[in-house]
Amino acid sequence: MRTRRKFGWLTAALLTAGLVTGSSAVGAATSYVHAQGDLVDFQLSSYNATDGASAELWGVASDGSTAFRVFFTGLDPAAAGARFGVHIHVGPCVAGNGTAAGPHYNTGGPASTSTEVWLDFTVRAGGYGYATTTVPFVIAPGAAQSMVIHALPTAPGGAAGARQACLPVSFAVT
Ligand SMILES: [Cu+2]
Repeated sequence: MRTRRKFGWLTAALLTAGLVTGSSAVGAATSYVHAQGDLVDFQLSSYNATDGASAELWGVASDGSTAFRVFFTGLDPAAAGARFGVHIHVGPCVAGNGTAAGPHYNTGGPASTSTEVWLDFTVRAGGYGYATTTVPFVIAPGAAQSMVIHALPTAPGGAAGARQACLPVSFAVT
């Protein structure tokens, strides 16, 4: 009984935290996002290190900022050491059509790690990779639909080379 009551407290605290986020200045913005699956290939006729890979992404919003974590598996181990640019984009993942993912999600300022979600990662021996970032904003439901993996690291200004692959991400009210 005692343990149950403690658990009840924890649940109540978590729910309260969620409500606080939901009723803050960011309004109806999502408080939590999770996406997992095989990457959608943008370059169907050519091979790259993301072919056959998968990813799992988490984003947790709190007090107007969002902490993102992403983990990649199934990357080509032969590409170990390569670094790829990754961003949240506004459009959907469409196989063979990187353009459909549209531009980066951007809060309105010059492209940077504080106006966009950048999750560049390095391919590790064994074919995995990971990245984290915390941004000073919360993405509203429906305002972004994808995480795009590029062929090059993100340069100042946001360019990162060809679009290689994509993970569908549903920013929805939770
Ligand atoms: Cu991008």
